Amino acid sequence: MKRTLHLAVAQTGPIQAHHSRKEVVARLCELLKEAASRGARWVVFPELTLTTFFPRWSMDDPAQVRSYFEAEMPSPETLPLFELSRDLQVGFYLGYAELAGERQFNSSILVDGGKIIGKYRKIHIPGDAQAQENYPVQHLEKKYFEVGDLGFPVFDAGEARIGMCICNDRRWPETYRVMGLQAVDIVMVGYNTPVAYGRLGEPAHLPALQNQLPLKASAYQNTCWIAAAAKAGVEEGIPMIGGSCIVAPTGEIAVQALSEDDEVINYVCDLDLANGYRNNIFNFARHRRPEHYKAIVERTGADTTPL
Ligand code: CDT
Repeated sequence: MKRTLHLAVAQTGPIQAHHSRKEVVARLCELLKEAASRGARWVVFPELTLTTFFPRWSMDDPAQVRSYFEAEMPSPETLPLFELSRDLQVGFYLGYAELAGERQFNSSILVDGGKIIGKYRKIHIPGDAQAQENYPVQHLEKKYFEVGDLGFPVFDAGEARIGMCICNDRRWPETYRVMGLQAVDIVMVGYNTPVAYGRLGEPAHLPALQNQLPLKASAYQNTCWIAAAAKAGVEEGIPMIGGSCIVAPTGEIAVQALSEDDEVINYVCDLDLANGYRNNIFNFARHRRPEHYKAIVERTGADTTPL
């Protein structure tokens, strides 16, 4: 019998600074109910879902910064989402700012049956630690988040092996390969991607293309499904890309969000679709040549010494 998993992605529209956790969680509960009504078993929410994307601002008041972080999970405000997920038997991925003692991480969790069954802390932290002159859009994740210390674990979620990454991680091939080497079935990823990065000044069509490019290539090259959830729309005056999607191991987009608002997309994923590739062109055990890949783990930047 085919191994299938009914997956949903819950894109959200903008979350403004004045939106309370309670209001946001109520929106997430509605999205989870919608996913459940369509028969979904898992739902993927965006990165830093519970608040506005605060790293666009340079803040030095510790109390103000901490107001965007969660010191406990679930908290009284987020508990309704955990309870609903338990009652409807729909697991979820949720991105949030994690305060772990004094340490600050950009994190995501996998929740099933009302319990946290997996945690990931973002590794590829983009942007700057200080506001940059002449940037129309700041991106100060390095000011607020440490590099994650949990690696890229893959979790046994019963019907599937699920891994996680967060936003900028999705652009890096190493992210997926480490999970591919753990025979991941589904990679879940949430993102907040401004249309204009500030320093690049790119043509407007590129951010959407460069979102899809690594998702498609990585699903194909690592024989897995990828479920990607955007926080979209104009948030605090900054336009963010949407384009939430579910990508098949063929490299095709199975389903994609059309709006830049709260929207559920869903797809019944055939987890065995990967097998054709795993047993053939991407049979890692037969064809990979790690003895020739040493530079990947021994070097960080490119070696530019003249040849
Ligand atoms: N949130 C996040 O990681 N956003 C980045 C864009 C900013 S890069 C300065 C991304 O990769 O989408």
